[in-house]
Amino acid sequence: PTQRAWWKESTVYQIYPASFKSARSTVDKSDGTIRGDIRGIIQQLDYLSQLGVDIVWLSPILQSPQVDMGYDISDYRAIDPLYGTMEDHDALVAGLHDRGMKYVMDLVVNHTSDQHEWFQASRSSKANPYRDWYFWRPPRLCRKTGERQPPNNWESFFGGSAWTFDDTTGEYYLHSFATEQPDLNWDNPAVRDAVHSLIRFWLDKGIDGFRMDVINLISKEPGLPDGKILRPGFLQSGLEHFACGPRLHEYLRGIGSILREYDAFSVGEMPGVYDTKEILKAVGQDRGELAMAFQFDIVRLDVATDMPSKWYHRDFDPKDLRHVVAKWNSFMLQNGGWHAAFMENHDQGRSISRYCDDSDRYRTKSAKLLAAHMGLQFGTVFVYQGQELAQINVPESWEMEEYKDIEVVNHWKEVLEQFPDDKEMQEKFKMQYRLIGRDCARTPMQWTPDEKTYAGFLAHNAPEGVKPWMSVHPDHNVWNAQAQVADESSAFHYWRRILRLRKEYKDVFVYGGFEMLDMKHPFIVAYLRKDDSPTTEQGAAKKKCLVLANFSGEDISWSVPVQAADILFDGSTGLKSGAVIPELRNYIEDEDGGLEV
Ligand code: ISL
Repeated sequence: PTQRAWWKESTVYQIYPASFKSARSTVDKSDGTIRGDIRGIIQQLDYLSQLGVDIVWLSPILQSPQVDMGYDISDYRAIDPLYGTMEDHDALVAGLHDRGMKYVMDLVVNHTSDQHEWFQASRSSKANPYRDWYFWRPPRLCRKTGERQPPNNWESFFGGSAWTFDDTTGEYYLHSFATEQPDLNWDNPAVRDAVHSLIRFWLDKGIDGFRMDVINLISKEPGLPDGKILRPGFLQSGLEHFACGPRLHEYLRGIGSILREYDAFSVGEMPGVYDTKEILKAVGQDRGELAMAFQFDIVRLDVATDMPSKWYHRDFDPKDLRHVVAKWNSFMLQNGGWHAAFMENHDQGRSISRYCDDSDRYRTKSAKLLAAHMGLQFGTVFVYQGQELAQINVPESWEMEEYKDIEVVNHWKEVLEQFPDDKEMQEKFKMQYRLIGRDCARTPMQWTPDEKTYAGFLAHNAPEGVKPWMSVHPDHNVWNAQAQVADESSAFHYWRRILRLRKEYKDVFVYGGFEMLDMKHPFIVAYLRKDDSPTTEQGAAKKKCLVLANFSGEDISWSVPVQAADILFDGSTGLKSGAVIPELRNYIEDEDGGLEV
């Protein structure tokens, strides 16, 4: 049986601080713009409380040169002044705790910034005690030309070789991401000690856990062998040697034992692994490693997996969604693992634009459909800022200057080099950025219809003429939190009710069973959640919930394969009306006593 835990009964809300809300109006000297900050988040704690989330996870706010939006940390114990101060941070944690919510920090320890003092020391000489904290290797020399080449063929997630040559000592260093994000060498016990110590530092300060960035990349295969060249999809060459490497679980147990001391939350991000058994090794309830992990099947539903990069969109097919949801929900439930249910984060296009219809007519319906579909699954539900407001991808009118993300910027450079005169090809890739570029999720939160403050993102007293770091979506005049909080029929309130249902019926939604229905239907994705706990009263009816999503865009007829009395939302069961979501009661009894939707 599933063991009970507070984090299983919680919903997580992810904040991307740069794009949430600004209160301090700190101007980023590098480009004269304003980012969201910690004080801005503090101003919106009641909003989060009203939505009904339990845990708030912040993307990185630690000191960073911001090459990759803070996923390049140069001091793990200092708050980046762009986001505020340690006092602001402590006030945020206290404010959350006062409202019964928890705080989760982004732990980025596969790599540091190249500005981190560890790397500065490491690069300074081959004899420096920090040398072995990173991966340094001499060049390979081309047999024919004698030219210098990287030590192996591993590729960076952001394009090009995963190695950069450093003149200081004439060697290459490894970086799975940007050149400015050198990978830490976890095989060195001093690195592990340093990470353990910073984990304790934050837990001792009272935070409640961590989201661990690319945590399955921390163990590299010794000898760093060449990967199979040109792997399809957006799987980097070499990935088989650095995703889920030989000592991963030993390292995760090291972290897990500290987290258990504090009863802390953990979710690991695990790109490049599509095997449920592989992820179960990290999240099985008897493993002592992580509580749950983000799998990547769910973010590839509309991405061709047999192309050389991620920039090849394919049409979304609800059958693939059904397959992925069934795969992860059922496997984790049956095998004592836990699941992180998500569809959006700061690295993904918005789900309504990708999987549904973001036209005005269908936008709210789409948001509600996805909320019910995702929000009632097995596992811990993650809501990404703006998802509850039905925010959508960047507008078609965006020109390349609007994009800020290093992944898009790097790729666009490659496109211009490869196809300098081919406008058609260039347009094709621009279309991809609009669909699945990471910037799609990074436009500022839309709080109000106000133009002057860029949808309420800037403070009223922000300096004249200064803009947010990223353009605000022009649709904020209609689509904003102020309007949705005031309207009971909005996406916001629908999400709120879904999250409340999870809480009210824990035996169904948190600890209950999961069964995918109708495996063949082209448009309906339907599943059943049910209370599986041992019956105490004889003959007492067990609650069930049928969750039905029609992705067709039209009314269709579908026979419900369960009895009316079994359905949680049937008014006749006498459930409190507060629990009933009107939209979920859209069924009628047919002549045979079955239900038709
Ligand atoms: O977004 C991706 C590709 O388009 C992913 O491959 C992403 O790079 C991968 O999931 C790792 O993401 C995490 O680590 C990165 C950082 O840029 C992302 O924002 C973070 O979520 C490096 O730290």
